[in-house]
Amino acid sequence: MQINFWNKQIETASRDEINDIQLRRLKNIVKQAYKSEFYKKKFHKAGIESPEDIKTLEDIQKFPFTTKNDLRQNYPAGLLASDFDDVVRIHSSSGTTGVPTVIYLSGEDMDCWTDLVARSLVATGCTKSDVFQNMMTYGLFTGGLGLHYGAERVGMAVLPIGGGNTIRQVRYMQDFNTTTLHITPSYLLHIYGKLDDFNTKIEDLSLKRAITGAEPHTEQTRKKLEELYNMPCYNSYGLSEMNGPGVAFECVYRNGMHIWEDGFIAEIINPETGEVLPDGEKGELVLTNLTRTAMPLLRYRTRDLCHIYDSDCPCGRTHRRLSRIMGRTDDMMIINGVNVFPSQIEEVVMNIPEVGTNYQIVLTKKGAIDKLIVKVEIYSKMFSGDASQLDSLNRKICEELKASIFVNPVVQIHEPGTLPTFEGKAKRVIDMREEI
Ligand code: ADP
Ligand code: K
Repeated sequence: MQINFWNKQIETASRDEINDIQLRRLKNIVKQAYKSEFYKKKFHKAGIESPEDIKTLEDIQKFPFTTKNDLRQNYPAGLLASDFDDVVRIHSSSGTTGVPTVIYLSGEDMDCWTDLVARSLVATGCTKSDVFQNMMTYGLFTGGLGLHYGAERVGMAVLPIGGGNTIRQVRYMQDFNTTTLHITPSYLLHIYGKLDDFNTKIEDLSLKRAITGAEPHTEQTRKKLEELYNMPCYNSYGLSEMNGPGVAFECVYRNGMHIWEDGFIAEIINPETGEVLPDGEKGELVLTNLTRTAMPLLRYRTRDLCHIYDSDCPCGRTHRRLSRIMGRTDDMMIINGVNVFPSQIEEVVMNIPEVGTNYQIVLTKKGAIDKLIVKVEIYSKMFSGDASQLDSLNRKICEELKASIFVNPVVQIHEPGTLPTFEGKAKRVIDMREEI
């Protein structure tokens, strides 16, 4: 397998070298954070008198966590740590779970971010010969612009097309021989169902890979996409609070996402107790941005549930890897007292070959009883149109779901192309229990 590096020295640095970089940068960033009103107060309250209190990497545990609520309460500029004149970019999160939060970047911060994204793209095999169709939303959302600058830095030919307008997307893929897509997994699933309508076959396209991210998706969904499109799909993780994409990225081996540890310190905690967990244990990811000077964020609670692998990767990169995100702490549904993550449902339905490219989860209430409705689209190529086949498929999905989530669902099978589709982040769970 061909393995390319953007910065081989850093990407393959020894653990001691990575620790040295992290400690040096942590000291700097703590010093910088003290310049913001927010952290000065927060550190004081936690009894940390000076940035000099940091002697080892473990000392990071003396610092309190920063939460999304902290960002909201200090909207819009309470966490700004540098002169406003140094700010060259303002981004905000997409606000999936409430009031958006704001992030400030200086020119230097932009440069660091862009470099990490370039490194990430090269890790998936991208080169300057590639054509990069960026199908993520441009604007305040970091997904579009974040990858854009990194791809240009690699020297790829970038098509800043943004999300939506599927017919134009497919046409541009053909006209410009696009090799690399950047897209949400749900939109990539959706497009597949449209190719027939446009008389386009995968073989007519020059696609070599897709970079998929911005929303939780399971290994089953990745497998389905890779089979449908006959190309690898690389998982990309980031969040606006840590700049955006380019925090952790898969290499050509696609066995977890290398966390760029010269840029971030990653910890996994027990979300209930805050206790730091060892590698391999599942919990909430906490990230410290080591280089962002305009708005440092220390020990930020991402609410994303995952674990860290420390095993060696055959690509030679030494930066530890992040598992697939299994859900967010605030994603969890409680259905008649049973905890269920949407990803558990996705895992089951996407693994069933007769199920097509879309699904939806609806929660309602009848009296005191919660009802879980799982709607799936059928995959037309696997289906003969026979009613008894539908019945047995329905039973099969019910049984497999029941076995996995311990809740009895109602399964509804829909025709291809009839469930709501998404051009950006998908919203698949409709909880109507409170409204009833
Ligand atoms: P918002 O919190 O408003 O959605 P962002 O646009 O910054 O804000 O989205 C970041 C979040 O998106 C992450 O915290 C994570 O929950 C999700 N996310 C991003 N990339 C991935 C990925 N590859 N897999 C799963 N979830 C992801
Ligand atoms: K080029």
